[in-house]
Amino acid sequence: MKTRPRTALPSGMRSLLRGLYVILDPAVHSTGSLVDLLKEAADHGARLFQYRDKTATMKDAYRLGLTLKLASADAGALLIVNDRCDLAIAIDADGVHVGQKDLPLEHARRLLGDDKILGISTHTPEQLTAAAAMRPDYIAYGPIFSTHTKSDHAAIVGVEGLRAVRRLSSLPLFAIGGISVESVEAIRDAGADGVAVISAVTQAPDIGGAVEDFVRRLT
Ligand code: TZP
Ligand code: MG
Repeated sequence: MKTRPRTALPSGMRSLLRGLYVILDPAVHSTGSLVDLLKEAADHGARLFQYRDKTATMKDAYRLGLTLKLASADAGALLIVNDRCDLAIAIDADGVHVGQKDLPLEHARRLLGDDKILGISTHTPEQLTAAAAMRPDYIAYGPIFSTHTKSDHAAIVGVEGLRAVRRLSSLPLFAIGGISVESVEAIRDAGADGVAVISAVTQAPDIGGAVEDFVRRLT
């Protein structure tokens, strides 16, 4: 099915919905600051970030989220908040990423307005088709590979699973789950517009180098 993207999203934001999508999760980056990580990744070419924090109090998430949003704006990058529309509104984030168990897309859209990014995680062809009908700005699909980062993840879909869903929507499609620099080319060839990664960047011994590798292979 061809789903036309919405027209209200500023084109400068839309153009960043591809390539490397770095998810910043304090649980997966226990050493050093997430803000320094964002700055280093942005210095080496990352332009799309997500703040994912499953455990912080709202007050702490607000403080960290605001710092990340300011650093990201300084770098000309976008910051999207995982799960929480209230937090995204409070820090004026660029958007929200919801999962299958989060606020339904139409309600998230009502809260955020038309000029913010809304993305959604999907794990089966049926979920992807249903999500696409709700006109998000991008769709994530996975997990492509096995991952230690998300303990409650859905069944692994594999590169062939990704290839099979590409034709279901023309919206920007991000592959997620267990993706490393080595697998990027196969994922791109299967039709993804980008890759969303946590550990491959946040746990890399050389964060800037890892970002450059991803960006080079995705361009
Ligand atoms: N959703 C599906 S897999 C996953 C999420 C949030 C974790 C991705 O982390 P990693 O470390 O890139 O496998
Ligand atoms: Mg969620």
